[in-house]
Amino acid sequence: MKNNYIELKNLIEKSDSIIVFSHVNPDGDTLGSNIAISLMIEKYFNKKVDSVYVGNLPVLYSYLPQFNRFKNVSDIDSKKIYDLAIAVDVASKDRMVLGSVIYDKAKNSVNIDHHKTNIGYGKLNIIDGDAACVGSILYKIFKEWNFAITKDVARCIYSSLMTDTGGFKYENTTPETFILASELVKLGVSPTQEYRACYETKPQSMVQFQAYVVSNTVFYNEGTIAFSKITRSDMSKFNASDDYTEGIVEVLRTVKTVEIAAILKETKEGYTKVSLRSKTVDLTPIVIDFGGGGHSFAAGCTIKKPIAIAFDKLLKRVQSEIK
Ligand SMILES: [Mn+2]
Repeated sequence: MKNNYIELKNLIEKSDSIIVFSHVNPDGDTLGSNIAISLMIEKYFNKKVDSVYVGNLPVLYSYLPQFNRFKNVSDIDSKKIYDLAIAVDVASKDRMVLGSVIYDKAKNSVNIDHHKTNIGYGKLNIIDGDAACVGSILYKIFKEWNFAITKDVARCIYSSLMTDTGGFKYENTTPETFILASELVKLGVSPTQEYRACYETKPQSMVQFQAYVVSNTVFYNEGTIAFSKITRSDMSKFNASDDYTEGIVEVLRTVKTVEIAAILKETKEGYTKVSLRSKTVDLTPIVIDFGGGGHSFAAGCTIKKPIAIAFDKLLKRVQSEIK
C-alpha cells in the first residue's frame, strides 16, 4: 500500500491539470475527502485542482471549509483532457455519472476508496476495505508524504470520519477511528462544532418531513423489516429537496425489533432509489441483485421500476434474507 502512496505522489508531481471527483448524491466522506486532497495538492504541490461533484450538492455540508470550491461537472469542459483524475469514495465508475467520461479520458486516473465492492477501475487503485472512511486513508497518505496537515484539512477528514461512522457508532468504528479522531482534535478540530454544524442545522420543514416519512413506515415479518416509501408528491408537499431524506433510514433501524430498514424514494425519472440499513444481515448480496453497492450494513441501489413495483420486489428479496 505504501508504494501506492508514493506512486500517487509521483503522479501528482508530474501532472499540471488535476481533477477530483466525488460520487453522485454526495455524502460527508466524499465531499470532505475531495476538499482535503484538493487543498493538500494545492498547498504542497502548487498545482491548481478542480474539485467536482455530480448531481446536487447538499447545503448540509456547506460548513466544510472551502466548500465554495466545488464545481458542477456540467461546468467542466467535457473535451478537456486532464493529466490526472482522482476519484474519492466512488465505489463504482458509474457513480461519477457524466464525470466518468472525463475520468476515463484523463492521462492518469486514481481511485481512492474503502468500499469492499470496488473493482479497482482506476489506473492506480488505493482501496482499503477496512478503512472507516476515505478521509482516514487520506490521512495515512498525507502522513506518509510527510506533509503537515492544516486545520482545514483536519476538519475535512474529521467530517469524513464522523459522518461515515454515524457519529462514531457504526461497526466501522474501531480503535483506529478514535486514534485518528484524537490526532485531528489535536490539530484544532472541535468535535462539538463539527457535530452541531452537521447534525443540528436542519430546516424545520426537514424535521417535519422526516417525521411524516417515519410515521408512514410499514413493518413486516414480526417487525424485523421496516419499509417506508417517499413519492414525488410527498416531496413537493413539504417542499423537500433530495437531502431531506438523509438519516431517516437510520431512524427506522432504531426500532428494537428491526433487523433491516429501507427507504424507497421515487426519483424524478420515475425510478426508485433505495437506502438500506441492517443490524447484522449483510446487505451487499441484496443490493448487488439490484445493481447497487455499498457496505455490509449500509447499502443502496436504484431500481429502474415504478415505486410500487420496486417496493414489492425489494420486500420479497429482503424477506428471503430474514430467517
Ligand atoms: Mn465513504
